[in-house]
Amino acid sequence: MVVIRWILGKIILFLDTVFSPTGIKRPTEQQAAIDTQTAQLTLYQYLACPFCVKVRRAMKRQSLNIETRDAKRDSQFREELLQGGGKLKVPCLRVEEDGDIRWIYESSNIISYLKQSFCPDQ
Ligand SMILES: N[C@@H](CCC(=O)N[C@@H](CS)C(=O)NCC(=O)O)C(=O)O
Repeated sequence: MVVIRWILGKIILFLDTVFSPTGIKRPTEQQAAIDTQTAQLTLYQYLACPFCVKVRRAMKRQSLNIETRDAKRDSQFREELLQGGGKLKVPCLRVEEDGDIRWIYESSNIISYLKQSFCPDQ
């Protein structure tokens, strides 16, 4: 089972690399403003998790520069997710807004949040 999961993970990463989406192009100032906003976001994820790949691809399509933290390989990030979000499940987006911190689970909810916040016209 571990071997099958490892092979599937490699296939997912390979396909993700080969069919990497193209990011939208924004005027420099607009992108800089969005970069400032996305600096408040952090994606807790696993590298080869298909749901995380789905979110990372949406980020790439929308040219959103969001820090990613690997909660499988880094025990500190795992602990942050567990303590902050309440459960060890990825992907999870940490959102800091006016001093408040929200933890958004579920890939579809994360993608909807990103779309609504940064690309409402698409
Ligand atoms: N419905 C969820 C599924 C997320 C999910 O199942 N994530 C797995 C990794 S692929 C997970 O976090 N499992 C718990 C664990 O590995 O500890 C979504 O779309 O985000």
